[in-house]
Amino acid sequence: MAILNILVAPDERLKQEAQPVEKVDAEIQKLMDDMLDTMYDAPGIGLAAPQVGVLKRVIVVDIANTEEGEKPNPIKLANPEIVAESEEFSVYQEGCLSLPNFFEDVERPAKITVKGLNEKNEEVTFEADGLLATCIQHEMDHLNGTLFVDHISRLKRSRILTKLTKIKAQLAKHKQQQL
Ligand code: GNR
Ligand code: NI
Repeated sequence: MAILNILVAPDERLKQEAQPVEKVDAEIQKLMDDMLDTMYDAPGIGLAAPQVGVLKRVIVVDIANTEEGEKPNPIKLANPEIVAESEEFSVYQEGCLSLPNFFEDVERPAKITVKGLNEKNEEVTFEADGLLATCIQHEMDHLNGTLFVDHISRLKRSRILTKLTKIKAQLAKHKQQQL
């Protein structure tokens, strides 16, 4: 159990392609559990390993609304692949823990079939739609160095990244004054 530091864009590590996992062993299981702790703490509905500085193809997702009494439903996946997607698209207003406090509409396939390795290193295949489909695609983008701002206009993207650069510079200055 550990809460990891979440990288905020712009950061080169968020633009790298993550490497496949050879096997879901104890080390990857611990990574998955630490990522879930970090995601619930944030809070968020998904997290990809590159967001915590680990360039491995590992994602976790839980879209259950526990504040509404739903029981947690964590999904842990290594080497996720989309093996089928609907022709129909849907639009969600997306957020990202690596782009804190920014939200924009993104269009993605409404329904997907996902294949990957679960926490027991078993191959699993399942269908997802609605918010779950959006979230899994958002997490898989992170494994390829893509953020949701890469799906919106260049103007909106540069405004968001400029603001985050300034916020990060301010934070760094503040921390230095505390030393
Ligand atoms: O917490 C998150 N919410 C969210 C909302 C709409 C679409 C995608 C997401 S994922 C995001 C957490 C995150 O940054 N995952 O990478
Ligand atoms: Ni994200």
